[in-house]
Amino acid sequence: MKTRAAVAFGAGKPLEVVDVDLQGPKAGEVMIELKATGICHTDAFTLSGDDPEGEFPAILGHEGAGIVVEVGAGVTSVKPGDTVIPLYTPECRGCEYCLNPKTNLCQAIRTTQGQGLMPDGTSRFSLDGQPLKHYMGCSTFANHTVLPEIAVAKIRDDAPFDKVCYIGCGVTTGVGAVIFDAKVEPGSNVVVFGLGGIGLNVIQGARIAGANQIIGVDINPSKVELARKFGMTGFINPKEVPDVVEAIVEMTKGGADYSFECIGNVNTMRQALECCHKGWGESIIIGVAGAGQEISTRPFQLVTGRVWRGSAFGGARGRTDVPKIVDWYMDGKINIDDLITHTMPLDDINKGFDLMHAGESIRSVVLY
Ligand code: NAD
Ligand code: DAO
Ligand code: ZN
Repeated sequence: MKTRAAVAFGAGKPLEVVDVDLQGPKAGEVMIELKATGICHTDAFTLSGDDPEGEFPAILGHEGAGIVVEVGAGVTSVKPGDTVIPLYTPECRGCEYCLNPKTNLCQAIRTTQGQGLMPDGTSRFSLDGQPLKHYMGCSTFANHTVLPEIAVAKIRDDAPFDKVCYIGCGVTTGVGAVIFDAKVEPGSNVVVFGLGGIGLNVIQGARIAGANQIIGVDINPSKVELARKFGMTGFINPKEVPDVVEAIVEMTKGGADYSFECIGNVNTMRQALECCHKGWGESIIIGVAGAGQEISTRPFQLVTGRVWRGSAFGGARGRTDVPKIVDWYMDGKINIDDLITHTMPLDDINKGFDLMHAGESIRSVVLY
């Protein structure tokens, strides 16, 4: 069939919206009609050419919501008409990783997903007879896409596509990092570096977890108002203090119980570790640093009890946890509406990237 898609033909080039060919689902695969997709920094990172796994031409996008239109042989967990969210971190429930409660990084289709291909090593998308690469196993910048069944989370049918698409990445990454990975306890002091689309979700995760202080750190003071609405109790602008780490240690009377780096900057990653409380403070890296960059600290920081760790997709097991997070939204426990600052049709998708680069949006959502 034909479907409309925004194609990334090369690094640094704007996306081009064209009709592409899409093959139906093979055994174990599902075709989805996308209704909405968010535009995330990771799409921009790949489009920039900095992503070592970035392949072109490709159909980017990994933060979508839609409806199942067709299933391949053997698919049992979803059926045509189901409302679903694509998962860039699948959940096969059978691999060594899925069977280990310490991780959410299912490896069942990792190799082919990283190559921009379906598990059988081929692409379902093509243009003029030439294959187009899939992206993060999702390719949500297309009106229709095909995914492996293990990368499809069935959610409730009354969830609004234009909001819950954000649960496909940003919301789950931020809220999940607090709840599933850090397991922040009530009364904890939490510090959040970067008050963008991820950091604001960390803040609301910390609020839900019952944190005591929730301190935000950002060089852009325009983020403060929304961050306070989401639960931030204190703010530090690094440009206004002589030493960010000292300022945090003073404000928390000893250091953070948990800090979250939501920027992707190796210098703030170091600050996030070193502002942690001696003996028990844990720093969770969420931000993705540029290719080839390295983090550093004095090892004595770790010897004296601080813990450095990371979080991918909020530690969530997609098919199990994403439907629960949709319920939290529908029950009013988490706020997504205030984070969706712009919407646009697919034809205007490049405007969404421009708004992101200008720092004017939290999340732009393409509506199909
Ligand atoms: P964003 O650009 O919306 O937010 C970043 C914020 O950091 C901005 O408010 C900016 O003003 C602030 N900032 C920039 N430099 C700063 C500095 N030196 N000190 C203090 N504040 C600074 O980005 P986002 O969408 O929230 O994404 C954040 C990071 O999370 C990105 O690196 C993204 O790739 C990554 N990410 C990780 C995962 C994961 O699973 N680990 C998932 C999605 C996104
Ligand atoms: O299993 O090796 C692996 C890869 C897991 C991918 C996790 C991606 C998390 C960070 C990328 C940003 C997502 C938008
Ligand atoms: Zn698995």
